Amino acid sequence: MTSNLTAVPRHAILYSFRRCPYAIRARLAITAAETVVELREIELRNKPEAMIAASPKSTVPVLLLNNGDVIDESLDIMLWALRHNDPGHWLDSAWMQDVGQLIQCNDGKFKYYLDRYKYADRYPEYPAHYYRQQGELFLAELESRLNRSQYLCSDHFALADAAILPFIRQFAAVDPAWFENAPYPDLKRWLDRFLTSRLFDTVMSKYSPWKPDAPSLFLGTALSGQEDKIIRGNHSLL
Ligand SMILES: N[C@@H](CCC(=O)N[C@@H](CS)C(=O)NCC(=O)O)C(=O)O
Repeated sequence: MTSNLTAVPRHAILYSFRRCPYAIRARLAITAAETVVELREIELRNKPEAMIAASPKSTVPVLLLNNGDVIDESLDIMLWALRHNDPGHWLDSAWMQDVGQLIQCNDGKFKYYLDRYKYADRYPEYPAHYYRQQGELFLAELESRLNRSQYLCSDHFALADAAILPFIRQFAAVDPAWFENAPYPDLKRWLDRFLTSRLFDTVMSKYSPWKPDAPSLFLGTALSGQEDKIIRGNHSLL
C-alpha cells in the first residue's frame, strides 16, 4: 500500500514538446491558470516509456494528474487548467459554441492543409500554393473576425486565440516572405502581438529532454507585475 502511495506524484506532470502547437496551447492555458505543473520536455523520436505507459496513443501533450488520471487531448488540458482558475477570463464568452466550432475548423480542415503546405514535397498531388490557398480560407475567416474585434471570439485574449494562434504561427513560418505581403493586416497584428508577448516568451522557454533522474522543472508560475496583462486582457500590453 505504501509503495502505491509513493508512486503517485504530488503535482501534475505535463509531457510536452516545445514546438508542437498542441503542446503550446496547453502550456499557454496552464500558465494563464497559474497552475504549477512539472514540465517534461520530450523528443518525438524518443518518447519516454513513462509517457507511453500513461497514454499509449503517445501524442503530446499528455497531462498526468496527481490522482493518476490522464488527459491526453490538448483542448481538454486547456479546459482542465482554466476550470480550476481563470484569472484572465479565457472561458468567458457569450459565444462558447462559436469558440468550439472555430477551434474545430482549426484542428480539422485548417490543420490538414497546414501539414500539406508545410510538407508539400510529401504530398505531390498538388503544388504547395494549392495547399496554401486552401489554408487561406481559414485565414480569411479569422481576418474578418479580427476586422471587427481585436480578438477572435471576445473583446479580450481568450480560449480561441490561445488555441488557434500556435497553428497560425506555423502557417506564417512556412514562407515568411509570402506571409509578410499577404492581405491579412489584422491577422498579422494579432499574431505579432502574441509572438512578442511575455506569455508566449514564457511558454517557449527551452529545456533539455527530460530524463528519469533529472531534477524537476516547473511550468505555470505566475507572471509578475505588468507582465501578466496579456493574460488579464489588458490591451495596452498586447
Ligand atoms: N489531438 C491531439 C493531437 C496532438 C498531436 O498530434 N501532437 C503531435 C505533435 S505536434 C504528436 O505528438 N505526434 C506524434 C508523433 O509525432 O509521434 C491533441 O490535441 O493533443
